[in-house]
Amino acid sequence: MSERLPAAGEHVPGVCPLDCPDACSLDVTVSEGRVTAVGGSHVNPVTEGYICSKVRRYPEVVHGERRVRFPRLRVGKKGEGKFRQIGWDEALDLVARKMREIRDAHGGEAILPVSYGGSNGYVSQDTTDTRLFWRLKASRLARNVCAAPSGAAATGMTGKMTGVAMQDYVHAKLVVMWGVNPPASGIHILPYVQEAVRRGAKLVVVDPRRTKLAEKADLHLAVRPGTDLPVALSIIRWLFESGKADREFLAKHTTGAEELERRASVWTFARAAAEARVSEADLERFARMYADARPAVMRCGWGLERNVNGGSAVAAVLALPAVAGKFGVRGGGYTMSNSKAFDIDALAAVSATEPSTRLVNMNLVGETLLARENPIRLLFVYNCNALQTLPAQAKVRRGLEREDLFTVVFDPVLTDTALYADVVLPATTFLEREEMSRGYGAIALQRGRPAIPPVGESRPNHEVFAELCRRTGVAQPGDPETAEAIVATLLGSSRERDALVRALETKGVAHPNGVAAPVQFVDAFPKTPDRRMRLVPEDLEKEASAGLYAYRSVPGTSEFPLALVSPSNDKMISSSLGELYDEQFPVEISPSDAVARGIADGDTVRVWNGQGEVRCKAHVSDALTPGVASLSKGLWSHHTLSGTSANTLAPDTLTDVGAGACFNDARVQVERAR
Ligand SMILES: Nc1nc2c(c(=O)[nH]1)N[C@H]1C(S)=C(S)[C@@H](COP(=O)(O)OP(=O)(O)OC[C@H]3O[C@@H](n4cnc5c(=O)[nH]c(N)nc54)[C@H](O)[C@@H]3O)O[C@H]1N2
Ligand SMILES: Nc1nc2c(c(=O)[nH]1)N[C@H]1C(S)=C(S)[C@@H](COP(=O)(O)OP(=O)(O)OC[C@H]3O[C@@H](n4cnc5c(=O)[nH]c(N)nc54)[C@H](O)[C@@H]3O)O[C@H]1N2
Ligand SMILES: [Mo]
Repeated sequence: MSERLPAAGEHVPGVCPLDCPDACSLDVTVSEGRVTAVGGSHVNPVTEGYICSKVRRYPEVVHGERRVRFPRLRVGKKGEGKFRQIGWDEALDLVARKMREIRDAHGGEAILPVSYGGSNGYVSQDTTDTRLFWRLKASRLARNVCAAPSGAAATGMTGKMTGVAMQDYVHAKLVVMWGVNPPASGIHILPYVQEAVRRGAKLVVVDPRRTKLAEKADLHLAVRPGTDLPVALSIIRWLFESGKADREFLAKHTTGAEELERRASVWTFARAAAEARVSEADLERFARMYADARPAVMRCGWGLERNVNGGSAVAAVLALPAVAGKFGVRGGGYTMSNSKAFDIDALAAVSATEPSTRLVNMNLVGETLLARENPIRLLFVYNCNALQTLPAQAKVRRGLEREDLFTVVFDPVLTDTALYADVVLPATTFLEREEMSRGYGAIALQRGRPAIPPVGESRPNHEVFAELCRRTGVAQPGDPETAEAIVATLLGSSRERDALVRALETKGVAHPNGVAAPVQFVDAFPKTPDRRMRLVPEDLEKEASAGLYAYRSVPGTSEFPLALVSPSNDKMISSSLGELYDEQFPVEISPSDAVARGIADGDTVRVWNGQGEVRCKAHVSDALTPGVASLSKGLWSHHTLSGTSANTLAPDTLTDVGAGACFNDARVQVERAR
């Protein structure tokens, strides 16, 4: 690895594997072993030479105060964050010994790995880590905290057909941004949307908040959280009833159209408008705009999936372009997740057999840690700040406090979760290790190389887990362990291996089948056996207890009348980079909700429900619709007065399909703090 390290002052190419759709190609400046600047390059076409202000600050994470530089052993109480430095040998021996002892005495299921989106890279997740936990026959984790309902819908309907590339948005006459907030969550689509608008396209935004994008929209539907399903179904109904449905396309390229039509038929604009608290006229206007525009493109985000109707809502939204006949032209169709745009088997380098052990839904980690039966005795957290990102935070915290739980946290940063660890292991950041990464928005595959040597004694994920395989005695000869071997194995799982290797070597970026911007139903088809889009997929139908597209009225009581959404903010990526911000984050409420409660802008308030409370400042903003409040996701304990966050108020109930998180089903009351 060291022979690749650049000289001082040099610019090195890189890729950002953080959890964002864009997967930017980077230009990293280094000096004397330190990263001094991170900027964008042109290798990934959509990066266009610029990156977000968040990752521009990444050098402060790499060399920051909260950086974990050596292994630590807990000396204080759990949560206190008192540790002493230990050596890697001691740390790994201790962790491996605990793993073996617990497995031998209680079975592997007493071990629970918890990981998520700290690095979306192919090398640092689902390689040697998963090998270790599978071979130990540990409990398995269903990574359902994000994209589970939308993933289930997209998989059931199209096998995750590749979506419209950002670059092609310029061709659209209508752009619909549905439950997505790219000014915060993925900025590189914005210039293309702006260019489309400059060329005369209309813009529709569906979001309970008046986001910056919604301010510029021709139509902003400020739907009540959790009501996208009736909204989409009412448009589908109208398309069928008014003769605007593309019956030829439906007959040729889909199954289930009649059933969808039947299920949508009850959703008049009046009924949907009443549920969503928008005007009937606006719904009809949206339907007409959508029917008449060609090409029309829809960016379906993740805001609409995080509620009890989430899976059906995404399915109904993805069905719209099929019903309205929007596919088959450049700039027409939809974008959801492009995470399966490449046919790389993300598990190819695990090289182990998946055991049929207990499967723990990530949203129920708190519950699971507190369960008395078959208890978890060893928790291994990596690529994740579980305390700050999982629902039912109070339960997660109580679980982490258990004295009889041995917790390992492996992270580059001393997160709030790490404060509860028995052993903290220092991980390299992506600027200090090998990586291969693909976007889930941008349709691009890139290699990342270390720009600087590991900071302190930090080590990359794949090395540490390979070492733990050895020390627990589960390593086998021939296991792919080095980044090179892992990358080769992953690429080898693709049918177009040679082309990908060549493109990565010559251009630094590869696109599936060499196409950077495929057209849906021309270059990219549903990956179903008959290449048809299933509008009422059987598996989803079976999974949804009341059937797919069955609407459950959203929660809310007189006691807790406000819907609390917790969207991404433009400073952090989930909780990543949160250590760089000392300031408090406010709960945002509408002027009328503030007046009704005697709350003024800047007041300290208590936001609470049956699960707990958050004390923070209030920001009174007319960007919020009455009845809706907003508190950013990913906050750390130092970001609120109470040390709790929206996750304390978020329930650990699950979505209709996909068993995903229902963060935005949080219902709360707000009052001025006395
Ligand atoms: N209230 C609320 N909460 C939410 C959501 C919401 O809408 N509302 N949304 C959720 C969503 S969409 C998601 S995806 C989840 C994300 O939840 P998490 O996956 O917990 O995301 P992060 O907070 O970014 O934490 C990632 C951690 O990985 C670490 N990391 C980075 N690189 C590496 C590496 O190479 N090795 C190791 N070992 N660690 C690394 C980072 O330092 C960071 O601490 O949060 C969810 N939480
Ligand atoms: N800066 C930054 N970028 C990020 C992230 C981050 O935390 N910070 N997180 C990354 C991750 S893990 C993900 S998954 C993506 C998510 O990216 P997005 O899809 O943009 O997701 P969110 O920010 O959760 O929510 C988007 C919008 O949905 C709205 N919303 C909430 N509830 C509903 C609803 O019921 N219906 C509708 N129509 N809209 C609703 C919110 O008000 C918000 O404006 O972004 C990624 N990029
Ligand atoms: Mo996410």
